[in-house]
Amino acid sequence: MSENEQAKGVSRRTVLGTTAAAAGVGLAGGVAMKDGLVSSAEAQNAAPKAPAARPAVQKTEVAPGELDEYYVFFSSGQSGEMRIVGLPSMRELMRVPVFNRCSATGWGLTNESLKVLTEGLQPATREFLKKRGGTFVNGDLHHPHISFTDGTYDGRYAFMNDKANTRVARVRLDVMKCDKIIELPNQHTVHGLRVQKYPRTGYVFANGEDGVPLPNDGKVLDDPKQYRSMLSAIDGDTMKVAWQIIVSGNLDNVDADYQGKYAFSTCYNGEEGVTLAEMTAAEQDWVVIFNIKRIEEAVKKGDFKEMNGVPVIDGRKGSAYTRYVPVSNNPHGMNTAPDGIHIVAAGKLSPTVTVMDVRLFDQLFDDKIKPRDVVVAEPELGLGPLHTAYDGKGNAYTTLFLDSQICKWNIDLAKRAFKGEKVNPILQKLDVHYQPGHNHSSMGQTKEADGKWLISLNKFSKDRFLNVGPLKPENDQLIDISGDQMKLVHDGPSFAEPHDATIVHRSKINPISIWDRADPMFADAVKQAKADGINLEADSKVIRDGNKVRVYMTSTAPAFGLEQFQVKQGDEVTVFITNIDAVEDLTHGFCIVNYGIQMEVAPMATASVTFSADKAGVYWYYCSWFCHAMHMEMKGRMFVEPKSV
Ligand code: RUQ
Ligand code: CUA
Ligand code: CA
Repeated sequence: MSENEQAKGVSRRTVLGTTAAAAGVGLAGGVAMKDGLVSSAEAQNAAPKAPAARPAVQKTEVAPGELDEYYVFFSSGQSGEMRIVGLPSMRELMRVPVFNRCSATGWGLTNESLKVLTEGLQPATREFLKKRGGTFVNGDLHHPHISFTDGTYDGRYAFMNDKANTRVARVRLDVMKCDKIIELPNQHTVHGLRVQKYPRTGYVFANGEDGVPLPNDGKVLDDPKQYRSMLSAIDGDTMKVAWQIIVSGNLDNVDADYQGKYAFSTCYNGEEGVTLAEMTAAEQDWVVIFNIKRIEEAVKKGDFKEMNGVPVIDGRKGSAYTRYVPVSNNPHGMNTAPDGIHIVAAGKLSPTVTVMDVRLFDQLFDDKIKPRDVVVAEPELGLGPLHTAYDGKGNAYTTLFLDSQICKWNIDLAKRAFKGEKVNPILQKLDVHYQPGHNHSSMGQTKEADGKWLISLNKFSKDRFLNVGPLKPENDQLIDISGDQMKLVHDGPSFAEPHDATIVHRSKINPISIWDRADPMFADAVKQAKADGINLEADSKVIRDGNKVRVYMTSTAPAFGLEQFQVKQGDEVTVFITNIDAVEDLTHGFCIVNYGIQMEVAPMATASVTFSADKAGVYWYYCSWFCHAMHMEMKGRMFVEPKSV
C-alpha cells in the first residue's frame, strides 16, 4: 500500500469546513472573539471588578532585590530582536538586537554589528543591499532555541530564525550579543527552527516554508510545479550550512528527538498550492521525518547536487532519507516530549493532535511498518490546536487558538483511548486571553522538564489592559502548573510579537559582567589599533592615513580620552571607544549630535563606528548612557574643517 492509499484511511475530523474561505475566516483571531468580550475602551471605563479570590499557588511576586528563578528568552517576531524576561516576575530584563536596528546600542551602526549583519549574506544579497545601507533593517524573529548538550540546555548559545529575510542568527549567552547571522542559500522563508538535543547542538534545523524555483533567478516565475521547499541543517559551531534537503510539500515547524537520529517537520502545503484555497484543498498533509544518519552518508558518498556551495539532497517522497506520515490537513506545531519517546503534531485545521512514537522510526525507515503505524494516539482536544508543551509528568498542554484555551491532557490516557479503551485523556481546559499561539513550560523542551510554570503567548489582548489605541499589545500569560489544576496567575503585555519563548532555569545561564579584552567581538578593532601602534586601554589619539582618519579614545567616567578632535570634510572617520572602567554596570555611550552616530560601550569593551565627515562645522559628542554624576559633562567636540575650494 502506498503512503497515499494509506492516507485515505485516516479520517478527516476537520470541523472548520473544507473550503479555504471557511478556514481563512475561522482562523482570523478578531472574528473568533468569544461572546461577551467588550472593547478596550469599554473595559477601561467600566467600574473595577472585585478581584477574584486568590487561589493557593506558587509565588509569582519577586520582591525588590530578589532574583527570578528562570530566564525566558522571548522572540519578538517582526520587531526582529530577542528579549530576556525573568520568570515568575515576567519583568523584561533586556533586549538583544539581532535582525533589527537598535538606537540604544548602535546595532546596525557600529562596525562590530555591521560585520555580524553583513558577513553571512549571500553575494547576490550583498550586491542587492549596496544602495540600502548594506544590510536588511527588518527581520521576523520567530523561534529562539538554546543549544543543548546531552538533552538539556548548556548555556552556550541561542539560535533563532528570520522569516522575513531567510536568515539564522546565533546569540552568545555569555555576553547576550548576537555574534553570527547567516543567510540561507537556496531556501526561502525560514520558519520553524529547532536544534539537535543529543549528543549536542550540533545541528540547527531550519524549515523553508515557501517553495521557490531553484535557482530563483527569474527564469521560472508562475510555475509552482517547479517550486521547492527544503530543510537546512546548520552547524551550530561554525554557523555554516552543512546540508539541505528538498521535500515534497512545504515545511512549517520542526523538532528533533533525544537520540540524535531524527528531525521531523509539519507540512501544511502538501498540495504545493500558491493560494489559500489550494493550500487547504486536500484531506491530509503530513509530518516528514528526516533520517540524519542516512543524510550524512548521502553527503559523504556524493548523492547530492551542490548549489551555492551547499550539498542539496533530494528528499522528496520515495527517497531513502525521508518518510512522510499522513496527518490531518494543515498541521502546525511539532513538539518532542521530555520522555524522549513521543512527538506531537498539532492539527490546526483539525481539532486533533497526532502523537507518534520515535522508537518506531527505525522500523519505518527499514520499511517494516507503514507510515501511519508510528501514530500511537490522536486525541481530539478542541478547536485550532497549535503548539504543545510538557510538564515532565506525562501531561501535555496544547494551545487551542480558536477556543482561546489551553488543553491539559495525558499522553498515556490518549494512547489508551486510541486503542479503544473508554478513557478521556483531557484533564482540564483553561481559558486564556486571547487566541494563544505558542505555549512553553519551564525547562519543558528538555529532558529536565520540571512541571512548574507555563506561559501562554496570546496573540490578542483586547480588553485585558489599558487601551493604547488601535494597535494593541499581545498578552503573555503565566500559568502555574505545579498542582493538579492549571492556574492563571499573571497577565503580561508585550509588544510585537513574542511568538515563541524558551524557559531556562537560571542555573544554566552564566553571563559575564565585564568584557574580556580578548573577546572576538572587537578583535578587528584591537588588530587595527595594534597596526597603528595604539594601546586601546591607554591611548587617546588621532591617526591620519590618507583621507582615512582613525580616532582612538578611552572612556572612563566622566570623561572621554579626547575632549576634541579635528578632521577634514569628506574624510572617512572611524571612532574607536574603549571603556576602561572595569566596573560592573558602568556602560558609556558615544553619540555625535547631528551626525546620526550612537553606540553603547559596556565595561572593558571597544566599540567602533565609521562615517564620512560630509558636513563641516562643530559637532558635540556626548556620553549617551548614564554613567556618573558628571554624565552630562562627559562630552567633547568634533571639528570638521571645510574642504578648501
Ligand atoms: S509558528 S503560532 Cu512561527 Cu512558531 Cu506557531
Ligand atoms: Cu559616560 Cu555617561
Ligand atoms: Ca494543506
